[in-house]
Amino acid sequence: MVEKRLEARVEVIEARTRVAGSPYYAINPSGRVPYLVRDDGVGMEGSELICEYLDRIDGTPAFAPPSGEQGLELRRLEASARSMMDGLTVWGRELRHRPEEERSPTILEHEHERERSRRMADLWEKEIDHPLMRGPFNLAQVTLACALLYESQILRSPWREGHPKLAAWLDEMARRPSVAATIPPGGL
Ligand SMILES: N[C@@H](CCC(=O)N[C@@H](CS)C(=O)NCC(=O)O)C(=O)O
Repeated sequence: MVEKRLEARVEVIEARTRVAGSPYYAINPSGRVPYLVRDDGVGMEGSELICEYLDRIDGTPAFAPPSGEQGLELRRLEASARSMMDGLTVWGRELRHRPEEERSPTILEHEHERERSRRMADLWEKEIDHPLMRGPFNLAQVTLACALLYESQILRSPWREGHPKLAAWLDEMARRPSVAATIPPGGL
């Protein structure tokens, strides 16, 4: 939204998820966010689709993946960043929403996710030099920045240790006005 300067056209409403009887379920039965209700009343779910819709709304898409090999490369990187983010939100859910005694005693989910996130940080420490991660702003970069910020701010994970290139990349990314404007309170 900020990248495309659509703040005045899109109303942001906080939804209550994972709560029995939330009024949000009448809007989006899946109960997941993000969800965008278009001007014609039709709703759409999922960050990838919503980003593409908002990107096209002014007729000059800035984030459309290039065609051919480069497009596949970009989607490969984005899928990897999204996979990291999906694991982190499972970890965050375990930590933030479940009372201690309800946490899975055998498969300590957050240990599993912590290990996954370590492997993913190792992978990204190498992959971050990919030209598409250093070139013009794209959705692979957005998704990775969201994942790393979530890991720092919500999970308070020490992922920066041993990943200096990734840490420097995120610091650079956080200087971009749209990223800076949407960092939740609490800093980097
Ligand atoms: N891949 C989806 C992920 C959506 C997703 O998992 N959203 C979570 C955010 S934590 C959610 O709404 N969870 C609520 C629930 O599980 O009921 C996307 O990028 O939009």
